[in-house]
Amino acid sequence: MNNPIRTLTLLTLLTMFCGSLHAEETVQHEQHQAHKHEDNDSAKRKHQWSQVSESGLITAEVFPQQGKPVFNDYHNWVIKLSDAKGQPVSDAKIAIDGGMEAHGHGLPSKPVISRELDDGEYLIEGMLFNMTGAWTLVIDVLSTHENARFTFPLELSH
Ligand SMILES: [Cu+2]
Repeated sequence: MNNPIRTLTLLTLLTMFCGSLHAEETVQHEQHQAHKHEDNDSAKRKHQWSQVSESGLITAEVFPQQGKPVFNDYHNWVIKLSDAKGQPVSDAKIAIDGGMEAHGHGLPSKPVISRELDDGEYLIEGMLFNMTGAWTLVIDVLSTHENARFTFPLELSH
């Protein structure tokens, strides 16, 4: 026999189920949008330096992971490598050096590349700046594309 209450309960459950499915889709969609939004922002990051290698084969971009440099504390930076077609350059070996030429001192820390965060994006850990001003960041890249040295003049301020 058909029980109307049972049918109603089933309908309610079905509606709730579909509702939650839909909610999940919406969340995923929003996350996707947020990610896209972030990507768009990377083009207009305030503290970001970009340089093309002498041969033009690789472009390197460096920026503080949190969006701006920190002073007198260890923090992370990111280096992003792409080839002439804009494709990520993965599995590169990267070394970092630098300092302040005007003051005749090097970097106060020994930053290292700890891992590749995403294709062609590498995490630089242990960056430290003990003063604002004109810093130079020298980055050596060994990759399948080429071995290149990038010298970034960074004018750092709060
Ligand atoms: Cu200095």
